[in-house]
Amino acid sequence: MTAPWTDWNHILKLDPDKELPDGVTFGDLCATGTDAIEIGGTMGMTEENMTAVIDACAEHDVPLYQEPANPSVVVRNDALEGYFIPTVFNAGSPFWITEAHKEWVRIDTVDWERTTTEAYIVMNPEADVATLTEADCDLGADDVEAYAKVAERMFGQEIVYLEYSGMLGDEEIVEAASRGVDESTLFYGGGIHDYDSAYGMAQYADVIVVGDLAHDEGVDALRETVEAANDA
Ligand code: 1GP
Repeated sequence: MTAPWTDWNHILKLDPDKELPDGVTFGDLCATGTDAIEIGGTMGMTEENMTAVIDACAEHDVPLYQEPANPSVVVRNDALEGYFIPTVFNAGSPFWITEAHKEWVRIDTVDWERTTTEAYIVMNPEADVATLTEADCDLGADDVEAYAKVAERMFGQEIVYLEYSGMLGDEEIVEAASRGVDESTLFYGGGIHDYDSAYGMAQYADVIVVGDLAHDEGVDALRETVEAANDA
């Protein structure tokens, strides 16, 4: 069976620790044409706030995935299609490469059928995820291409996630990441704020991930990014 994300162009990432703009509902966001919703964030995750977002989105017809930042916030919920588990390939701390995962599998019964790992390459040194994981963000295009290749060829990662969270990335770097993957699906996330920025990244990434825009601007801006992802 082909993995669903091989058909996607656009993901909306909702951060349970952030509000929606006034007057915007989860239903409005789900109706923008995004291919999937990923629920997760780096800071302030709790089972309660994750569950509130899952419940609010569950009645709408968009596949829902949880991306737990750490093992203690994995939510069991039948409304979820699956779990995306990050492993940060350029983390300075091994905790975020395999140690958090080791703790998780021994304290919890993992739903393997619905679990997929994402090979993160973290690029914005100012982002919470970079600070937390002590990521080495000082990477050139050749480094990124090589990490993407390692993720796919040596570690069998189905998803490589180039993460610029909070800032728009460099198209040359996204292109380099796309050269590094052959079979894996390349996700790009960070700083997408309008049609053009979405189109620029979607030229090279298989799937673009849009986060803050939904929390800061709302539905119309998000819909533009969906259109760009589908046009690219
Ligand atoms: C964050 O990649 C996502 O994990 C999206 O980034 O919030 O900057 O859109 P933004």
